[in-house]
Amino acid sequence: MEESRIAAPIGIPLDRFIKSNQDRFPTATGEFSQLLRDIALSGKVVNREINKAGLMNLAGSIGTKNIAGDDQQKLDVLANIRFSRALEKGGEVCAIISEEEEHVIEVNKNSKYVVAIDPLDGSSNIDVNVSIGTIFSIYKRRSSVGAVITREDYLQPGNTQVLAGYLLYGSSTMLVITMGYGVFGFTYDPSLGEYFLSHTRMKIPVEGRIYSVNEGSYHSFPDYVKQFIEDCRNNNCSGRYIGSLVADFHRNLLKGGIYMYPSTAKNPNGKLRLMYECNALAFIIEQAGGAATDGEKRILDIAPTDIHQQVPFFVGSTSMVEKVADFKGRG
Ligand code: P6P
Repeated sequence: MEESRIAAPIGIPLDRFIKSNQDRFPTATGEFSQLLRDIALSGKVVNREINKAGLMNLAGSIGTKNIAGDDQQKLDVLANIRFSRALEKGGEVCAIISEEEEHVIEVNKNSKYVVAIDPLDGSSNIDVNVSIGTIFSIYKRRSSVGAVITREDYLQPGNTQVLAGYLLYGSSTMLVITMGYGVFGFTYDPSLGEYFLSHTRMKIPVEGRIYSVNEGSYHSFPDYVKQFIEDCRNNNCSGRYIGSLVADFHRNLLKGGIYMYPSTAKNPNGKLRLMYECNALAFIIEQAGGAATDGEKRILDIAPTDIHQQVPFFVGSTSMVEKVADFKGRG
């Protein structure tokens, strides 16, 4: 469906947008709409817990590590519980992939959708009051409803997503989503407990002047990344790195720029996860007119081999992402 057919006047509530979107699909059963509502509601709950973390002894780590080897923060575990329970009880999901779960959660073989989610990314920033986020993708299972859930159902390339989104818990909390015909941003009003459309058909500037990368690992970056960074420095670019992926991504989406997590000595395949971080942001950025690669290949075309697979990640303004590939191609 082309973008123009989605009625998206600024200020409409999320629920009105969801209903309006559903009405355009005569065969829609409402399951997809309900799934998005379930995720949005969980985001409200997590938002409230983040805002009160300092007062409810919810900040800090719990002393365990997730599959990624990251120290699990109390809110990581809490956010994972909130989203997983909502998805399990919602009845629309057959399987869940989560950064906080070592294995796939098989929920209900009679349901249609698969969700891949990073319940709370950048959570180590909670204690210092830096913006953090939730990242999620929705896929339609490939096997028939009612059949046994298979790897082909939950290990799908990003180009089969039916929805991608993130929640940004920042100076204001936002829900940003795409369903394949434009990117729409909703700002949460806690006094009303509702999200309202604040950004319609978001587009990233083709040219950018911001590069986001942890230059502390510069020494172990591949040469083509070093050359690109040198080019940025010589062309009046600004380095901006929050250390919270959703915050860096969202700023670059609005202002133009590139976020990079290349291969490093510590993370030879990059640090970010294909299934529940890179695919969702790649779908969103392409819908906003940008690009996302692993340095050369389109992220959305990568065939996943593992639910926690890591990939080098370059995402943002098309001209910058393409320039990285040019440097890589020069060998
Ligand atoms: P580094 C947070 O752990 C995260 O996944 C992203 O949110 C962030 O961009 C990146 O890792 C920061 O990693 O190695 O630069 O500290």
